[in-house]
Amino acid sequence: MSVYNRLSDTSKKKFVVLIDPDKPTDEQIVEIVEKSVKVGVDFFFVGGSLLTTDSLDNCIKLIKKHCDIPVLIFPGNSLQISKWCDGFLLLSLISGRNADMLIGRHVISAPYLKLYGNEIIPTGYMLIDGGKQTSVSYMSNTTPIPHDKDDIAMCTALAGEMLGLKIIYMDAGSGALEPISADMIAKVKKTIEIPLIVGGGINTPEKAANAAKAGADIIVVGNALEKSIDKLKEFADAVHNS
Ligand code: 1GP
Repeated sequence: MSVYNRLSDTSKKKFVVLIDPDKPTDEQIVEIVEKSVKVGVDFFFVGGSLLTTDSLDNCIKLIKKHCDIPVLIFPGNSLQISKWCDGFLLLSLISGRNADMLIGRHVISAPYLKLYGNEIIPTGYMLIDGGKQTSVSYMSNTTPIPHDKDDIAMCTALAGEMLGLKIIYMDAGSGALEPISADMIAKVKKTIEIPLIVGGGINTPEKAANAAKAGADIIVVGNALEKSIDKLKEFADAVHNS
């Protein structure tokens, strides 16, 4: 089954652990993976706004050595490419108006992605204001959609779908003070037919459940699990039981 088919199986909510390959040691990665297998994590996303080491390949290979959970690259820039991943979120930053993030970086990456034969997931990536400036907003030189402007989010997601993008990822940014509101998630979900990923600032199992119940098909948690892996099962159960 292709990674996209697994992502778009909406019969069950999906839980994603985001790993910034710069941060954990090899031992910590193995611990995260072993625990993730036990609690039924559906996917790993690997990437970061700014990587300062060449840890990406090693991180992906290590994950894949210890489990069958699909590993997708969630790239912070066009250097984050690997032949070892199972899928690649080719992000078009449709909430912004920086042409480089809409098509420019993709031109640079495309021949390498083709060479590596990665499964490409064309992704409409939308930054939503989460109460503080995030690394993604700064690094991409784009302004997020205001937290309460549900109509802008709906129309942006719809335009992304009409352009042929296969999945929408609404992100308040890593460590956001406020996750994306349930209202915005619900309205965007009703507007589009493609799967909806939601992440950013989901730092409790309750917030994960709220996002899933509001309509997110796939929930991403990074920061909270970097701080402590102890609540991994609670997060996974919160998503899967929603
Ligand atoms: C950020 O959506 C991800 O791009 C995850 O955010 O690190 O806040 O969980 P957190």
